[in-house]
Amino acid sequence: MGQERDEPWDPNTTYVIGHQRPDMDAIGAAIGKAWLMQVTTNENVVAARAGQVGSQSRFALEKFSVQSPRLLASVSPTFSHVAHHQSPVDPKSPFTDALLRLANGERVVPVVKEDGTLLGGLGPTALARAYANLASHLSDSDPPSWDHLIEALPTYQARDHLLDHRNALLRSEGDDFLVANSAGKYFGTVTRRQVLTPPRARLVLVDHNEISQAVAGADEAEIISVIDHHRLGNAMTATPIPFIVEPVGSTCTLIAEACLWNPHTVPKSIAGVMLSGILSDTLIFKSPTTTTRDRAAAVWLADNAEVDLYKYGRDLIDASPGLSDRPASDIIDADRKNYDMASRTVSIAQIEVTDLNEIPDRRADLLGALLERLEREQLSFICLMVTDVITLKSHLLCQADSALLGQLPFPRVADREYELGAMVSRKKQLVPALQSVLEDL
Ligand SMILES: [Mn+2]
Repeated sequence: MGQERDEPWDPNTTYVIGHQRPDMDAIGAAIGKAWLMQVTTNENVVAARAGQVGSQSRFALEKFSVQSPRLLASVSPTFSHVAHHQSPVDPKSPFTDALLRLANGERVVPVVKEDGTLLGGLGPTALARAYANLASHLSDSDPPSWDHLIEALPTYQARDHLLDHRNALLRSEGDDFLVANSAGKYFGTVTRRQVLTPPRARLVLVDHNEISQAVAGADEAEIISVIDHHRLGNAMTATPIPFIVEPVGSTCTLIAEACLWNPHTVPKSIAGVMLSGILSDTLIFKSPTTTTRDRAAAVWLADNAEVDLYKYGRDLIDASPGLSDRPASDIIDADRKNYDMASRTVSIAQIEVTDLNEIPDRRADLLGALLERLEREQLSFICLMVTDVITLKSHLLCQADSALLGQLPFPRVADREYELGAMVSRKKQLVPALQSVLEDL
């Protein structure tokens, strides 16, 4: 599965990335679309993910020997993205070295010890002071020390987000800043202008189009295109982009259809993970979101991946961990999405089980974890949709104020637990139902 890397994103790479808390469809779509772009464009394209790989995805990636997409914790520009490595001067070197560089037009010269420790910088004031200093030392035989001329210029951490320091930086007097790494060693210099015009991460969003569900910092990124099958959210772009949102059962269906018209043969492994996305999102075609296009794409992909569609589908669904043996926080956060509904923030988690009778044992525990998130994230409503993939029925555990709970149009079966009947789709069935409750409130 590889080590979790924490390198900054690269401005020259296009990242294909699914929503936060990625599910199988988000992972499969990122891998499939990145492959398609790699073979059809000259761009440097990489599949990425905005969170941990779930157990279904891990199962599919191992089954088809595909590397997990690269983890991107944030795509917000940092100082490392704008700093440039200007060669520093050693405090023990002759002062004339630094003076010459200032005289040649460098705005600031970083002063760095041999071991990389950043001491500060020399700017135009140092040049002026040096003249005064020089005059008073004309009769000395020792070369004058110039430590006292080093200025403590504002210094930022390479990994710090520009946005977090922008206001402070705009208020500061100088135009030049120093950048250090987390160990306090010299990294580079940066000007005010560079901070104001950082490079933007290039993103292709798959399996989501709402910025509230996207990787942190997506609002500062350049969205190159969107391929999705959810309701339209609040995505705004400066220029027109390819924006494909179609009501099919899985984003992987849309990408598989694009592959079908492409002359390059889809590798077996890529076909396998895209097939997994379709089977997972449609619950092997049992979800009401399923269309004939999903079935056709899945049959084609299963053929390419050389697996039996239904047998593999059952193995994949079985890889879902269910309610037992996991902390409540893991169950709730594994597949949770936030929605803006009638100016309120609503959070909906979903878990697939093979028996709804698992709920009573965990009810108190899960409701506690839901309440904690409701308060911490200042949500109006949070719920966990527990879906039985055998009987295709769901229950809903929720936390909200009692006025809102009283408006829910579902039969109550226990404290804060409601029966949703033959509802299995969050986006097609539950989201519209909750939306109308909140709008009528
Ligand atoms: Mn999906």
